[in-house]
Amino acid sequence: MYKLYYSPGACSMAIHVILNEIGASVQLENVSIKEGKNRSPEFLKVNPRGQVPVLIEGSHVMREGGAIIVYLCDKHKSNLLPREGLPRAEALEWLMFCNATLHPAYSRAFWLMKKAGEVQGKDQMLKMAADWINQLWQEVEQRLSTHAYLCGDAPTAADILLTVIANWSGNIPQPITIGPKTRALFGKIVQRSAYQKALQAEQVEYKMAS
Ligand SMILES: N[C@@H](CCC(=O)N[C@@H](CS)C(=O)NCC(=O)O)C(=O)O
Repeated sequence: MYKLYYSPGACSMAIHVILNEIGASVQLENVSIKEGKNRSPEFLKVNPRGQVPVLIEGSHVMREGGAIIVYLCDKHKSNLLPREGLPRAEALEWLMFCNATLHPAYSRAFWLMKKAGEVQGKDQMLKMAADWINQLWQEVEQRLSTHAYLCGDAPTAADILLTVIANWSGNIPQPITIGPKTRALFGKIVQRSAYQKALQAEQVEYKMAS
């Protein structure tokens, strides 16, 4: 039995979907960012950064989403992460693109919205943050012009994280443009029963699929 600390619709949802995909039993603990529960003294003892996801297995605490995904897929021999060689390298590359490039691009915009107050040039900085996000989505659209999923004919964990991140786009006060092939991919991923189950449990509406 795992315990997952999550916030509805946050990057932790990718872990939630993957736990559903592998059929693991999980105890869910909602530390809603919107309600500030991620900053409670109790949760800060679990993760001093106040961030989700956190996965607990026995007495072991895991706090980085990318590492949690790789660990779960390997342990449960999931097809969402190829076992070896170049297919694994490619799947890891796209997973890290989502975790270490696309996610931080959104985080930058959210940080500006939350922390920059009325500082001069804030709107311009937000526009620059959104431009970078849009450039990344263009790269994804181009990739999907030759691939059904990010890594070929079958979905990997990267497609799940990509789909989760896209759903944050409406929270940015600048236009975020995502192409039709990418939105079609979201549609396929969101239809999976593991994703539907997570949306329902977290009470999140998916808005980005075509
Ligand atoms: N590097 C961390 C980043 C996690 C992260 O940024 N989580 C966000 C939700 S998507 C969060 O908890 N934000 C609340 C905060 O930073 O206060 C990971 O990939 O697990």
